Amino acid sequence: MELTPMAPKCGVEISGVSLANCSDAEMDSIKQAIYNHGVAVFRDQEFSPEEHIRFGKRWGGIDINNYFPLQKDFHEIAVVKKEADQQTNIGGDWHTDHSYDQIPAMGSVLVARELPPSGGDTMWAHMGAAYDALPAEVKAEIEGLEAFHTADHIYKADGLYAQTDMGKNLRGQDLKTGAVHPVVIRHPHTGRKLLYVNKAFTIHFVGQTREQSLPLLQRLYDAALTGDNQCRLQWQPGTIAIWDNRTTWHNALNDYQGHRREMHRITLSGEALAA
Ligand SMILES: O=C(O)CCC(=O)C(=O)O
Ligand SMILES: [Fe+2]
Repeated sequence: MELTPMAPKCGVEISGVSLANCSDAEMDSIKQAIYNHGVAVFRDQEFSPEEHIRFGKRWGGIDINNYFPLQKDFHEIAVVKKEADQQTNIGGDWHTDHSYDQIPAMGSVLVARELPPSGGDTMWAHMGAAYDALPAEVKAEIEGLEAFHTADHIYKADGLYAQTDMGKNLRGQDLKTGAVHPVVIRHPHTGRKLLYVNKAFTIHFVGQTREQSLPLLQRLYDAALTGDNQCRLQWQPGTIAIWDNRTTWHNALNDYQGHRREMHRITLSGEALAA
């Protein structure tokens, strides 16, 4: 197995391994690489739906997504797709998945099934590098703070997606979500400090109103995307990306209007988060 960084502080491309048939030792190295670099990219993979599911179970468990359409014969697989005549995509702004859950999913295994002729790249940003780069006074200000996260404003019957042409594809409009997490978490496996707020799902700091929280939240969001903590993936047939939701944010670029894109996603179970 060979590891090549995608960018100085985020992402790694791993070659010389078949994900469907990797050994236990390779699986352990892949996990460590993803926990550290935030996302790993694998090229030219043969990965049937059965192999996708087997890999997710082998990693440590699958969370069934509550909102995205599910693959007809394989309910463990969520379909992240945009039709040629749709305008809105899924995940088309910076976010981290599942921060609104009490025990947020560890990450995802995303497989490219149908790609537009060009565009449709995905970007990640490393939240360990983002935390490290914060000014000392901001680090002091957020030390010990907690924040409330929910997805209801996005997925509910009159939420953000319902107001777009993606609304009809989604499930789970009646669900109620909400969770409190530390603003700075320690990665459950590496121990690294990570900035854990995101503008899609974080609503306010505990003990403060939304209005009181917004100025500092906005400063953190801006700081999280400056510097050299991002990487960008240009998908090809056979490309698989596995990312860590704690270590990274991601953003699915919506620059392929008029073309179809379909990705298959397995969501990997996570663990409780702590400061
Ligand atoms: O389509 C992509 O590249 C990623 C979409 C997304 O945000 C997700 O699957 O969580
Ligand atoms: Fe996402």
